[in-house]
Amino acid sequence: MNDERRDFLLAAASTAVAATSSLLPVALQAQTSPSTAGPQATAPAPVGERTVHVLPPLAYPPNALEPFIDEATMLLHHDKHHAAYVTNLNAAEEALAIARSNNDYSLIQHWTRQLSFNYGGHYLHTMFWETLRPAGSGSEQPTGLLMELIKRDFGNFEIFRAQFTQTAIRVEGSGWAILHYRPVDGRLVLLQAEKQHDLALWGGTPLFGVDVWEHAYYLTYQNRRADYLDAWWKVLNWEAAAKRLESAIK
Ligand code: MN3
Repeated sequence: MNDERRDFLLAAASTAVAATSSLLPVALQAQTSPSTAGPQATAPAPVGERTVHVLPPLAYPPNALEPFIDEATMLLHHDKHHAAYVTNLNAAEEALAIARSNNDYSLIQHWTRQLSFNYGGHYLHTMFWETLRPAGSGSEQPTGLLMELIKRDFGNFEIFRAQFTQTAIRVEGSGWAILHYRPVDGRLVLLQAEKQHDLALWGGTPLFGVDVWEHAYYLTYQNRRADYLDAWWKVLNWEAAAKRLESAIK
């Protein structure tokens, strides 16, 4: 990135930016039904068509993150857990369409909760796979604008990493630690998410996060969540996180 471009991005990040981009990962771009080539999910589907969400394939083999994240965990996590969120998201949206056509909203609370929970799972897991890479195949620390914003908003990388790790360790039950870009003031914000949809940051864009549900680590690490987090840092894809930041700022 040249200096002019960096100055521009820094200025954009440190002043209020009315960014409305939802920064949907490419893999989250869904197909509409019937099966014409789907528009991006950010574009509204034609009236009467329902989005059919699809499980994105992993961009690397399921054993590519070993020994830090084992193949069996990856297969269960992606092929079973994430797939179930996609299935249940589609089911919730179909049920809501049926409710509309029947003018029967007796189960509206159930189905909207299902929509929120399963969309949260689909979105976060898609981001999770996208922001991992085999150990040693990329930079060990953030670079460029992402590193500059981390230093500005947290002090330095070590402080940021300590806060992120503690945020993840102290999630009660099932949830995530997630770094967000907050467009109203261009700051980076670290939050816990409970389950995969509670405590979201309205309008913020998740840049990367770590899944601390037990299904993400229990086969290898049992109750040692801190050991899992040490391993996860080694396979975090900083280049992918930086790309998400640039898209969020645009
Ligand atoms: Mn999970």
